[in-house]
Amino acid sequence: MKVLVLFLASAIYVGANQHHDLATVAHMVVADADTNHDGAISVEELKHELIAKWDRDANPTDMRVSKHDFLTQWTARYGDFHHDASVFFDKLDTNKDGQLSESDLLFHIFTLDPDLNGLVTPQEFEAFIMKNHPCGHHGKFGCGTA
Ligand SMILES: [Ca+2]
Ligand SMILES: [Ca+2]
Ligand SMILES: [Ca+2]
Repeated sequence: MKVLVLFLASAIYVGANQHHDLATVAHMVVADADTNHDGAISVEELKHELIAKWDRDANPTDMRVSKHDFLTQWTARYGDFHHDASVFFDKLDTNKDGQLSESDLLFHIFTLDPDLNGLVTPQEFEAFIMKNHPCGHHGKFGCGTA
């Protein structure tokens, strides 16, 4: 319930703002992925959200999200800008194969879940975006166009 209220509050807040701040985006991502509603994303939930749910190409069971699929869905859902999201994706795609897969996420696990308790909180995800997104140090999306 708390998460739902937080999500609705975020949705209203975002609706009123052109450029989404990273704390809001982090809460939205966690709310979207948190299927058991404990307020954090487990590694399984993250994999399901980013890979099983976002993978819309011709082979939906290959557990990889193409850059095109990622950019389309990330910008539509969270209001990011295409160019910035593209730079963000390239940081996430550690093996540079143009696909986001489990091995890419595992590479980032120390930034995603620095206390290694198996759960990514909104605060941890915000820190992750700040570190990897080109607008991270601005604290909100749209830094290049603002
Ligand atoms: Ca959860
Ligand atoms: Ca990859
Ligand atoms: Ca954690």
